[in-house]
Amino acid sequence: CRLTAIAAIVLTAVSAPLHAKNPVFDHVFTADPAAMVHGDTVYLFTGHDEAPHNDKFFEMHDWLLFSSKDMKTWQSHGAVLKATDFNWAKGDAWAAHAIERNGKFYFYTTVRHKDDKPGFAVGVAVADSPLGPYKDAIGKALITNEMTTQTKNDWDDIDPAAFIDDDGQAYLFFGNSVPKYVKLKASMTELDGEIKVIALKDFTEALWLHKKDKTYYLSYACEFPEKICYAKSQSIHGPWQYGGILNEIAGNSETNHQSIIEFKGQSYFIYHTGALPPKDGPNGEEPSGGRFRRSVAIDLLHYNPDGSLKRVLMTSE
Ligand code: FUB
Repeated sequence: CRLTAIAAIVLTAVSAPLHAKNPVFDHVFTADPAAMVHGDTVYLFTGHDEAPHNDKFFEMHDWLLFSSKDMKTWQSHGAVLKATDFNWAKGDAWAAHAIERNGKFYFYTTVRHKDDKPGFAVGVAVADSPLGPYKDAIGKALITNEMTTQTKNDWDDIDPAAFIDDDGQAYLFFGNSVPKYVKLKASMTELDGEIKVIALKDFTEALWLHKKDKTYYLSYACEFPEKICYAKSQSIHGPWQYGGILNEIAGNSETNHQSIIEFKGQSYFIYHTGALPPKDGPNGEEPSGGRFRRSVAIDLLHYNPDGSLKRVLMTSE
């Protein structure tokens, strides 16, 4: 009703700002944020950009972990896993995602397979604590490029994002160029049925599924350079109704990659930018962020009364 709508708008307008600076971490380059809420803590897994200034591609070997109880002060837990901890992989620790089931923590990753032919692959590691130690759960790739190739890219099968629905059914969403999803068995380490293709407008990569009330939201990097777009559905199987652009091109980075979480009653949009400014080094100014030297940023996410998402504008604090 009209009164509820007005109340929602007023509440949105007065909700507290996030008092943390953006980019969040300035001692290390962080990318592809994957946030997991567990108890009273947010565990933020990130990729780790290590490319030299002005390099031409990603250099990523491991995944970092940070945690916070208030989304303002963060504790660093260092690298929790590296790509070569999967003994069938040779590197490229690209986007990952962690989820808890029955007291175990499953960490789905993108890595490059040792054998060049299958290209990228999805691995799964498991731990008894969100902080790890994480170990390869099955000793082989969960998804290989050969199982999925829809285009000529060998990175067709990247960027896994897991989701457990209210009925206990788990899913893995993933893909570049062609968005896909597959059911997972209760073990969380075996696929359950065929990989299905999703119809999404302007899709590039970085799928993330979240559910608010009874609505499913599928957000993703769209176009290139990437913005974040989203679609909504009343069923996890679609059809997906395009909702528009959620976040514009991220600073100085060609890619963007998002997490959406609800924590202590507030929704957060966590993404990356190339916007880390230069800082003073021992020999003068050290080079800044960029497309292969990205940094995680966090802003508040707000819903409109009709369930659509308000566009997120990067704030500096
Ligand atoms: O970080 C490497 C790749 O860049 C990720 O897998 C994509 O989502 C993009 O952010």
